[in-house]
Amino acid sequence: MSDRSSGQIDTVMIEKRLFPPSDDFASRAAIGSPEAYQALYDAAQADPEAFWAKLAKEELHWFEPFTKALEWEPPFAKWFIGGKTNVSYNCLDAHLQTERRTKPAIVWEGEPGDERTLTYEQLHAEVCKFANVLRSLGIGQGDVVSIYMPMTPELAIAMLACARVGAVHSVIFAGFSAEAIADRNNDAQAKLQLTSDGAWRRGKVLPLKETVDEALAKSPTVEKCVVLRRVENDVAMQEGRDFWWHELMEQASADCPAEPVDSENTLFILYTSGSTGKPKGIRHTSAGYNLYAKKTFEWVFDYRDDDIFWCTADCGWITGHSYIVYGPLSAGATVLMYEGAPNFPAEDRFWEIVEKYRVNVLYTAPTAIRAFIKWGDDHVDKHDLSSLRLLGTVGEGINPEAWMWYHKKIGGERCPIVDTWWQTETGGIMMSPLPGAIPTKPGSCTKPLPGVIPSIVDEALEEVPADHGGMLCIAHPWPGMLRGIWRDDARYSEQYWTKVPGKYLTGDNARCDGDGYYWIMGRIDDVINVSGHRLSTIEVESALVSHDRVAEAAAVGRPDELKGQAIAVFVTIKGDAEPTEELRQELRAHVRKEIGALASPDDIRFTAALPKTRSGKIMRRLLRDIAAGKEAAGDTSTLEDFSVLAKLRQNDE
Ligand code: 7RM
Repeated sequence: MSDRSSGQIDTVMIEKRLFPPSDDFASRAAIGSPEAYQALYDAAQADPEAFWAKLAKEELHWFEPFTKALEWEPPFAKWFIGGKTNVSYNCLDAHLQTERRTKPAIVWEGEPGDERTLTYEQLHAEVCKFANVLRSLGIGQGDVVSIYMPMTPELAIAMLACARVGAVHSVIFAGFSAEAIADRNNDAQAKLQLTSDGAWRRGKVLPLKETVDEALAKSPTVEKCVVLRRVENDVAMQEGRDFWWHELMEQASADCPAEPVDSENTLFILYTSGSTGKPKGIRHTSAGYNLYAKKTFEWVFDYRDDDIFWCTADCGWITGHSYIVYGPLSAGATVLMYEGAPNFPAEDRFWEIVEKYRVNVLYTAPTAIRAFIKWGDDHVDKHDLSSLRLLGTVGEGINPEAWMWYHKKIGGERCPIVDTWWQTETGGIMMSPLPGAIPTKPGSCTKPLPGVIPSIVDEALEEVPADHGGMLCIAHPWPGMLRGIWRDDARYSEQYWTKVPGKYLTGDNARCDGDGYYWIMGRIDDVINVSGHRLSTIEVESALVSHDRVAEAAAVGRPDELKGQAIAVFVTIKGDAEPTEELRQELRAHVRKEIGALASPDDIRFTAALPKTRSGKIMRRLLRDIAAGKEAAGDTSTLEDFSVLAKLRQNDE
């Protein structure tokens, strides 16, 4: 146990299993040995600027070359100074003189089962046309375009068209409320809105245009609105403000050279919910972000030219930006894009898609994996998943037992798993195994990628020794890092660069073990403090999930007179059987056996569902309030399903 005064985090979980890649996988991988990884990592660490400058020259198209790799005036970084490039050029035009011209760029499946494939050449033509549409609506460099659209190829086309003319996109997940759209539009001062007549979700139509109409009534900066026809329902079109996508496209020319833009031209802003309520517009720029998304995609997914790569995220999240659109397309990959829910028409939809398109690489979230486990193996067993060669996860820590299920049931014990740790702010993956090089440990995101220099510090800002938890920081700028919070430099400095001077503060806790493997221990704000021992949420949760009746668990601290905090856990169980008092006792004993008496929960509450964000992260902040018997306070606009909160409160009474 650690020195309590320093604010280090105690660890109670010991995971010893190790899974090296098979010889077959490693021998075909671009980076196929620990030594090859280490050589790349060392080269980057020795001189990060030179490392990234060389890659930037090789990997991106430059209308004008940059003169300097990095200008670092903490906390403000600029990369590839003086250069001019265009992200849409790098994603599209760059492939047109190669064999990839006729290769599928996007293979799309709609929720009702409709299919479309766009080759690089076709995608390029669509993007050029829509870029001309944007221009005809008065959109140019620096203008903000708000995008509230379903997961259709047009969503990617819209993003790339903005990039082409140097405009800034702000994609808002098509599940947010009118209020949330208006907040974001006003903060961004968006000029144009893109939406659709509706979206398919579990066989029903979500009325996106109706929601947008309500939002635009409160978004005075938005002048015009373009509406994609997707579900063919009736929508009200406001004369002079609203235009049909297909009508504008009919008249648009497919000739639209990419606008050379400065390396540091804003490519997009993406809003994340701050814990205080007001959403933050995370700002990413062109060249550095593009390079980072491309290289991390190639490294982590061991990119091969004939792969079908499926990232199941929505383009409304950073994962969709970096690993559906910008990373894969600049690498010339074929991406699969799916519009709908994983359980429509049935719980085997994902496996049906994997089988049908012979998907090779699958990148999804722990929340989805836990749902699949809960839904039962029958849905998986019906399908041939032999095309898969690599699996990935992102979004939350993955409990080791969920990792094992993914490894066995989906990966057939043959596919490496890349547990990728990163954030909206980091632009791309920061820590992950390189699958041909790094043996994996279930629950660890393993090692930093080349050019990423992590540092774990305690409250005294001292680096902690191996196996001690502390605040995870990044010690050197990297090309994919956020450049700021939209129109709020003070908040940017305060949030990320003040508590630990000179280093980027991630907001997560982590520990690094004796083998140099990193273990993310959850958000700093979520630490549970029991009698002076600071415990990580994920370790308590993983101990619960290792019980065969538990599907999901969330651990939080609640005030306790004696211990400071007591541990309260919220548990969902597999199957339909009602939980009993006996099970509660059994779980308590199980956790005690797995990780010790100190981490054993005082309070176990069974629930049918946990409160989650729309991207599937457990909202422990709300559970903390409920465990303390308080009304859940703070921002709930990102909550996916409000009825879950109501039910949890009822259980409480
Ligand atoms: C990509 C994304 C970021 C936060 C991050 C962590 C958590 C993400 C992992 C993870 C453990 C992982 N961007 N997180 N990936 N925790 N292991 N592999 O999710 O901005 O939406 O969230 O998500 O807390 O800080 S995000």
